[in-house]
Amino acid sequence: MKSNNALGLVVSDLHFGQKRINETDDSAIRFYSKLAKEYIQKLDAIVEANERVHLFLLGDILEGEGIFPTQAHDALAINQQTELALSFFGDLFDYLGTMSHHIHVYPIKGNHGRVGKYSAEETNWDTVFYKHLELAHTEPAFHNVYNDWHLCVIEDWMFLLMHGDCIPMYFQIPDYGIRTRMMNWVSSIGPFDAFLLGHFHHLKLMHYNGIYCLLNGCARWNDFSVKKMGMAPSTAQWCFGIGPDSPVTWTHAITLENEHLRTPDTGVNQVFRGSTVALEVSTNPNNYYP
Ligand SMILES: [Mn+2]
Repeated sequence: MKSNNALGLVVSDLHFGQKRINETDDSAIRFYSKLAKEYIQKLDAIVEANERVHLFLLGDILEGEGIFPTQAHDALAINQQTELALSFFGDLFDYLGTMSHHIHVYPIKGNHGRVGKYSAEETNWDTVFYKHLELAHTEPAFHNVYNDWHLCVIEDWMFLLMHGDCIPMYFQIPDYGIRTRMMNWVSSIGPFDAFLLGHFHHLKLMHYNGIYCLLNGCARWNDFSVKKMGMAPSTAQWCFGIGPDSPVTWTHAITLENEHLRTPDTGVNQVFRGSTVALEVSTNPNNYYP
């Protein structure tokens, strides 16, 4: 049981409405309709009451449409994507409301919400969805900056929030790009104590020069990263504690889909206390780069 002054939830790359090759609409809808229950059950099993909850929405919440050829054949319509995502967050807000009356939401747009190369940079389905979500719920406080990144104070710590699509990969591996950008941004747009990002669909916890980096996973297995990088996606989302002594006091990965993983439901669970890193549960080899 993880009880803290504040709970951090990283939610990104859920890609509501994305279909696998040859998957029917009904099958995809069934998966996304069950996602809230799956997520909330697993979250509820590890957290206790928290005074404050910080929900970091780091983009690619909707699958979007038209950002790569053939995408229209592999996605539900935008209105269905929006309905499924609204239902997910409605259930999540209801659940979080039973835990805390101080819920803060930090929305950042992803690359999948882009509408087209001739549209304004701000024209993005994630942005539209976040506004929709904010209007539908009066209880959580939305901190929407309509920017590609958000540098903000969370529980007296500086956090940098970003989707991550502007970070280059080297040899199809994101680690080096993330580390160098993170170190550069500390001095160019920082300083910050923690960096949260998504985009790469790979779960990883890093700690460089005293700064924590939580790289978030996705919701659902597909073969995109297998073909592109040879790596299975991490179908898991970070949750973590934020305390007075550290911006990241513990972490837990909430696994959302197990069917393609060799080792079911271990996820990656690590405990970080101060600068001491202890491995709590063995890591899933599919979830990590070497
Ligand atoms: Mn994504």
